[in-house]
Amino acid sequence: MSLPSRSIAIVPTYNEAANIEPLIGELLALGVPGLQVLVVDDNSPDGTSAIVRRLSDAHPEVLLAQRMNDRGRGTAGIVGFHLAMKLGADRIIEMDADFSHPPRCVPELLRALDHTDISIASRLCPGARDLRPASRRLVTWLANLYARAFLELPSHAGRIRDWTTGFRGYRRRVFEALPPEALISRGPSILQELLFRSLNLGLTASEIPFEMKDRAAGKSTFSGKVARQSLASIPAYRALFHPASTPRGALAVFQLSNYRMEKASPGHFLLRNP
Ligand SMILES: Nc1nc2c(ncn2[C@@H]2O[C@H](COP(=O)(O)OP(=O)(O)O)[C@@H](O)[C@H]2O)c(=O)[nH]1
Ligand SMILES: [Mg+2]
Repeated sequence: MSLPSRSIAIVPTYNEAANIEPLIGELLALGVPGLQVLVVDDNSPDGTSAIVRRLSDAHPEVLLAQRMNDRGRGTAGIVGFHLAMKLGADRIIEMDADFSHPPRCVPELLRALDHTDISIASRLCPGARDLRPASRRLVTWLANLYARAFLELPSHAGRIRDWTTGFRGYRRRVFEALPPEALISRGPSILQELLFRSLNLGLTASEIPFEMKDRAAGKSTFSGKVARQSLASIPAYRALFHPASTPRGALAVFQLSNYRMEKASPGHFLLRNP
């Protein structure tokens, strides 16, 4: 088996000073040929970016994109995908900085891209384990029930069980078919948008079980606002990107939320919470 010549692992960070150095160390120690690590940091007040800058002086395969004015997990992902494409990546990993996504699974996600367009490290398929507190496991389970109710299409080949995991691999062709700039999400539900739109375009995805841990250090950015944003966005994806088959309930749920769809440019929408 040959590993890809050019792989980039994107790691969005906000206040991950306690995790980022050991995480990068473990990623580099994997010895994956041609693997680069791209940290997208939103000028974290805890100095995460200064640590990454120091590491990138010693290791040219460590890259930093520091955003000074923007905030958000969704747009950080968009910037990461955009830069990874510009840097010529064949295979792109996205993962959290907090060790909930074990670096040792990265080679397996990359290898799976030999036979699928999107490889998903899953908490919900046979063989997976989720070691987080019961409350977080319940949120994940309910979020997936909700996402699948709106986004799973009968035509989808195979069933994806974990729509909300942020630990995935993507072939370059995913972002050739779906340019990062065309993604409308501004929050973590970018993961569901990306998977739904890719499957609709005929791209394939498959799950690999993994063991999810709670974050090693620092604080989660998960909040009620993040959850509400996802609840409103998911039915909107179905209505926007597969209108012919949108269940009536999808539009009703969207209309009940405070969110509004705005046309940003021809064929390009944004979701806003006024
Ligand atoms: N660049 C950037 N990264 C973020 C932001 N919010 C969260 N992250 C990162 O996204 C990943 C997941 O966030 P986390 O707080 O662990 O959320 P949880 O896993 O849902 O509890 C972590 O690597 C965070 O550092 C943000 O506003 N900007
Ligand atoms: Mg986390």
